[in-house]
Amino acid sequence: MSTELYNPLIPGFNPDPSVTKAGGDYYLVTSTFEYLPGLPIYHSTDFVTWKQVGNVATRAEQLGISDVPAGGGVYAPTIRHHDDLFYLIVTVLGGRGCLLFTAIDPAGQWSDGIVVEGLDGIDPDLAWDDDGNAFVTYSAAPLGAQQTHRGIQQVRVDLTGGRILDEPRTLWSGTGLKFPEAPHLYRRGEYWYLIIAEGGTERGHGVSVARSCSPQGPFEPGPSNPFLSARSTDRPIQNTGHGDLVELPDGSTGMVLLGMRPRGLTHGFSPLGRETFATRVSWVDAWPVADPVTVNLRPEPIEYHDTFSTATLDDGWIAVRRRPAEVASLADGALAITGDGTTPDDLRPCLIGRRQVSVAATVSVEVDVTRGTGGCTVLFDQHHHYDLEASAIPGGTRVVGRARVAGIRQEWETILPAGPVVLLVETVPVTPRLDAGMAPDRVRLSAMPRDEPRSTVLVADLDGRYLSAEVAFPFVGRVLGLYATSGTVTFRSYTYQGWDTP
Ligand code: 6LW
Repeated sequence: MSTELYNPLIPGFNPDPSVTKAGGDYYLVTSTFEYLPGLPIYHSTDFVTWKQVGNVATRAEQLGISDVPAGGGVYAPTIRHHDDLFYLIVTVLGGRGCLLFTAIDPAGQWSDGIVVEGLDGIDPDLAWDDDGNAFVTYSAAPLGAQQTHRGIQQVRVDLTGGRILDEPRTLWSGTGLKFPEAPHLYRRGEYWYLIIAEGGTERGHGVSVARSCSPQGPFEPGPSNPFLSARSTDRPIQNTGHGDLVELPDGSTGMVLLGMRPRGLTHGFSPLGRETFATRVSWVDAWPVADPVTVNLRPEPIEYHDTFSTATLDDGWIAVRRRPAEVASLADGALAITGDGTTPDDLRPCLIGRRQVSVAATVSVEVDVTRGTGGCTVLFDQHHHYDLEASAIPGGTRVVGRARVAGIRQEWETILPAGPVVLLVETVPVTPRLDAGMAPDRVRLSAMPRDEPRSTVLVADLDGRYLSAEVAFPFVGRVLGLYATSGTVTFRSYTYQGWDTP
């Protein structure tokens, strides 16, 4: 039976997917930039049901991202299984550099990571030839002192010492579109295939291929590059690129890749950022031919409910430039976050959150602000977020809705009776119409006294385009978070209910 490909395969902020097959198990990893834990590992045995089983970077020292700017940090990883060991190679921009991690079990624990000294680029790939040579192929992007893109390069690396064994060689670097990146190298039959992304991660994104009899080239370009792209089409999934090939359970070839689901009139804004999708690849004259990436939504409801009654937070919680456990603690069926004067505007806010994983989403949170100030946020990055913040005032609770967009701030306020409140964040997709403007969705911030749900107050109803990849830093995606600015704020539950539309 042919393997069903649900799309998105892994919804929400999950860009730059890389996947490996080990026996009957698939492990997939995505980029995380400034978030910790970093590099989530998703597992599947049938390519249909995917579950996060851990993270590669559970310890802050593995990455060194405590000060990276938005858009820095953990870039595109490659995961591979070789000689009974799992390898993950990744560049941490502004952090430790190019890192190689290993694990016996991808669910963890992963090694501390060794630095591949002198590897000057992003998107490293790892492949071995029959003689045991390990090739790292990467995008020599203009970083640091380098002003020009040097294309796709390759070195042999001693994986135990992290030493580069020879001078970087430039390989085939695409058809001339901008930003050749995301190389992956595979052996299939008599050929080595080099697939790369080119055209940039925005609407021009695509995947191109070349082949050779040797992993070191010379490479012969494919007959119709880019062999996958949604550029200039009206397909609902755009920006498709950054692919990694894998054998599907039915024995055919699949490709995981990143894409976006822009909504709204003409321009299009993508609230969830870059998500993971999959498509089928067939082989014609020993060249890969990719199917267009189509939407195929899962039938089941998208739900998550946390009553904070476990001893530790599950793997899906993330925090900004520090670990969730540094910011939040669990006790007596509640989550406590103690503020330190920072806000979601800051580099290291006292904030934990989860990815928005459906176009329509409702998060409701019961919060007690008797001892502090804090609430919920819809966070794209530190410069783009909408907050719903509560604090105790004599005889009541003050609730502030706040929009923060590229240095501009606006606030709305309402007063509720004293006592626990429920904060509600809803993202409501907008049907594109001229009179709806360009909004992909509305972000509605509401609050109610816990014991009087009928007294719900709509604090702010905001255009969601400002929290999208086209407006904010394009590499990340929306995170629905909880935070405190001062004192200790207690959260008693976090309920996510979502449903998806193309
Ligand atoms: C990544 C590059 C890209 O390193 O965006 O879409 C960069 N592709 O390959 C950040 O995710």
